[in-house]
Amino acid sequence: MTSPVRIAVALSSMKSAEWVEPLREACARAGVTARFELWDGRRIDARYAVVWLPPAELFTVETGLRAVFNAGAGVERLLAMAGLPPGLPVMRLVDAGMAPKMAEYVCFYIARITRGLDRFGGAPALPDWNADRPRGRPPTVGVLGLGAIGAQIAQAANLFGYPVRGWSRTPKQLDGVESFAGAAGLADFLAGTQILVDALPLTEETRDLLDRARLSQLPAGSHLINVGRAGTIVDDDLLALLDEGHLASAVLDVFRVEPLPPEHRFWHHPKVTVTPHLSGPTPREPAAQQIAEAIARLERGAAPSSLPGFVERARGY
Ligand code: NDP
Ligand code: OXD
Repeated sequence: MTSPVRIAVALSSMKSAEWVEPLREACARAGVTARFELWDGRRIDARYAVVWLPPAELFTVETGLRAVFNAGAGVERLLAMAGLPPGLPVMRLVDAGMAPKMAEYVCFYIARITRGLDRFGGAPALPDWNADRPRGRPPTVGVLGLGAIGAQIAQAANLFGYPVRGWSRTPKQLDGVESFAGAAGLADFLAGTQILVDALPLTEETRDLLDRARLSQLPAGSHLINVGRAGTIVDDDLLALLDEGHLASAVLDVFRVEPLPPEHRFWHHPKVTVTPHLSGPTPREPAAQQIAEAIARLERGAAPSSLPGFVERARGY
């Protein structure tokens, strides 16, 4: 009998223990006999690790790792860990059920913005039965990042009748989505966007991308929804443009410091909606299934770079 593959689980803030059974079952379905252990700092000779913001010692203690699985899509903090061995393959989740939830979140806020749904807050106010209905051309939604998540957001918004454009590093062909690409395409993309949705990863190239100059390229009265990473937007520039009235509102799900400190202006700004990084929770079963299938393929000798979710570390996503 072959001995089980040892897999360390270190999922800070995600209730590690609740992942063990779905991971074990998914591995069994994928034909891998695995032993998952909640990593407590002692060496377990792990071959793989499933992590979310793991302790830094994981990588100095578990020196036999063949790959590390990030239980989320964004890898910027994992890649920034000093102890992460340079040659260790990093895998991330691709959609795994996050994308439809994020599309739902974004479309909810788009509807709130475009249909003025905040006017109908419930008792004690009586609704104005003759309140304006939008009957003109809907505003254009522009999605930054057309990856696993941005593409689904873009297509969902299009399904609800919005003209949609998207911006990515490389050009895309997506039904109902006008594609803009690269640094050269950004100004045109922004100039025609009225509701900007940020679904970008945080990388060297996207850090501070949306500063005062770029946000000012949006038409006056535009709205922003950020579900990607806060570091792609310069907070003070965003606040200034909201205060000056160039931007009409911002819905923010991600922040440079999380939890968002109580004194931060975002909490109290009348044009800002803050949600606590919940637009795309990682659903355990589909995530476990994706990780297990990748482990099964690695165990059969596949190269990590041939698998979906392989992170190109030099690129940052
Ligand atoms: P992907 O890697 O699938 O997609 C990233 C997209 O961004 C790609 O379209 C890519 O372009 C584009 N991109 C990257 N760099 C640039 C650049 N310099 N210029 C233009 N476009 C660029 O990621 P996902 O869609 O899976 O996830 C996106 C992000 O969403 C995550 O990194 C994470 O930060 C965030 N997220 C937030 C969650 C939440 O709860 N708020 C939950 C899950 C994810 P190209 O296609 O050409 O490579
Ligand atoms: C992710 C996230 O990157 O939850 O998966 O932000």
